[in-house]
Amino acid sequence: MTATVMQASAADNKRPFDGKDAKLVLAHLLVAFTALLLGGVAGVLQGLVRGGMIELPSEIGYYQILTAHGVLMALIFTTFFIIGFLYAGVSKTMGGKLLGVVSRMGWAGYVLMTVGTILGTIMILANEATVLYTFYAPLKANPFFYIALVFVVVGSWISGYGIFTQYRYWRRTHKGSVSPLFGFMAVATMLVWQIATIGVAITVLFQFIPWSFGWVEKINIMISRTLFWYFGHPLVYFWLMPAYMCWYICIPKIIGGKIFSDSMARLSFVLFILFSIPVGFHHQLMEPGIAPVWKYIQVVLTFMVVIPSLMTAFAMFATFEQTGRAKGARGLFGWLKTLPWGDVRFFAPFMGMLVFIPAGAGGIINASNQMNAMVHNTLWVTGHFHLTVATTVALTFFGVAYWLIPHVLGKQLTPRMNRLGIIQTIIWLIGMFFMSGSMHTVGLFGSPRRTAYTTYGDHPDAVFWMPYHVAMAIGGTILFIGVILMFCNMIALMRAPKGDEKTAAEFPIGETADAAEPTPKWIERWGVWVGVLVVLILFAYTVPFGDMLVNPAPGSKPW
Ligand code: HAS
Ligand code: CU
Repeated sequence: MTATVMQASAADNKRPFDGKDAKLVLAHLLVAFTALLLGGVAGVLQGLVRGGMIELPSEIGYYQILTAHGVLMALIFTTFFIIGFLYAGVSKTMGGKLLGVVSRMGWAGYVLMTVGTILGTIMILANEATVLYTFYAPLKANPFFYIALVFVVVGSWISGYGIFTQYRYWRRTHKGSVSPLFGFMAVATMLVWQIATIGVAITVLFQFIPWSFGWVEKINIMISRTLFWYFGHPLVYFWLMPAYMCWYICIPKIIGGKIFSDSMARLSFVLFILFSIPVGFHHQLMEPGIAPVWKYIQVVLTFMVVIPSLMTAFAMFATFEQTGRAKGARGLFGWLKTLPWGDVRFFAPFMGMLVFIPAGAGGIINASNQMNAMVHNTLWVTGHFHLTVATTVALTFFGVAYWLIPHVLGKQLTPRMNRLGIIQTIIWLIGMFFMSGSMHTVGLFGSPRRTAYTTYGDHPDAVFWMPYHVAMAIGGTILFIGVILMFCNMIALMRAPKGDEKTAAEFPIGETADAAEPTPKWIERWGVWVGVLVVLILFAYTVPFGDMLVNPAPGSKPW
């Protein structure tokens, strides 16, 4: 059975955004960008420390600001931005406004997450939770840090239920139609999140809270690391999928083209559901206590999860080329010239795509067991995720903010703001070139990640690393300027002049090029996808997990 996809019309994109929903979206973006600013302060400080250029006052520790940086940037900025963005698109494409109950869920989620964020940040600033953003054992925080995590996770669950509720309502009232692409992708993203965070919930409730309160004396470190990475890998797709939503849905509209294929876009998200979770062991390849065969199986599944990204790369090239040719471009690369380089809504996410080519290649290197032995726990890995999440995803989110903020407020994206956006993007790219470039290089030479300033007793190898650490600090400082500019841009966007029907920023939702080839309805059989996912998770984890329970790794009390 097939059904026609509801096509977005130009009028829909321009239609003013619901005033009440706008508040919910902006509330999320405000917390997101505040976290970015505070996380940026921590980031530049730690870069300068590591480069040997400053010393922190004795009350502040390197690992403390490293924790603040990771938590605020990787966990808080992303989660708040994503939920704000998804609610905006869900409101826009599935009914024009949120149902009352959905809006209430959105606010409830927001309040819980914000309380959790404030509590968690206080704990980190009080040096009570210097456990890094990965927080697995044996590092131990104040119990209130784990309680803060519970608030954030439960809040995000409620926000997710809100999205599911709006989606269910839309489908009930549009029987026979395939849902809007944005709604479908929002549900897929939140589904990955719900299933992934079960790992955090279990480790926090059953391991960390009892242990940190002192109710139990010991903690099983392998279990805690495994549950963390069960969550930690899909976490990166929870960041990536909303960026892909911008690429698939918004970019075609911005460049004056069409979505290459609605079905293929949906299929790639289904593949993310299936393969993004049973792969956590690729973060544990160098760990004892997991039999090689299970590492091997999860690495195979890791290579499966590369496929939807390759499909996305294909779809993007196809959209660019089709659009360019429709505009009269000739030759193999003539279409490149027809792209709107001066439009920040395109430029920032596009630069994100471009960076994702080496970033993704780096990921494939990480996942290859023998090469992982070379790069694991070195600055190479830090370089990898500053390209993936801190460039590909971050630049895409920034690119979204330039139209999302003015759109929900009925304001304009003025040429001046557009120019500032382009400048911000370029600053980011330059900063990241130096920072991530030197991280990758010095990582290959063996310089470890997560290490405060040290000269290693002037060992010849370490002396050789030092200039790279300085280059990292210079890149980090340029990025910090980028963070400040982004924060100012966000405030300026909120204060932009009002627009009318013609001048107000639009919510760019593309039409599909393959509308004549209707999307198969089975693509929305969520029960089937979740069923297959559960089977894959049980297959990939049951035996090794059971092994860890029965045979905790010998000597597993290194602290
Ligand atoms: Fe990763 C570690 C493997 C993707 C984030 N990763 C990390 C950590 C983070 C992270 C945060 O296997 C560190 C965690 C920690 O603190 O310890 N990663 C992969 C693989 C992929 C991958 C196989 N990672 C990501 C994404 C992230 C992210 C996405 C965030 C958003 N990663 C690993 C492994 C480790 C790891 C190991 C552990 C390392 C260790 O030892 O600790 C893949 O999903 C990548 C697939 C991507 C591609 C690229 C497709 C390209 C596209 C762009 C097209 C461009 C166009 C424009 C169209 C194959 C889609 C072009 C236009 C022109 C004109 C040219
Ligand atoms: Cu991973």
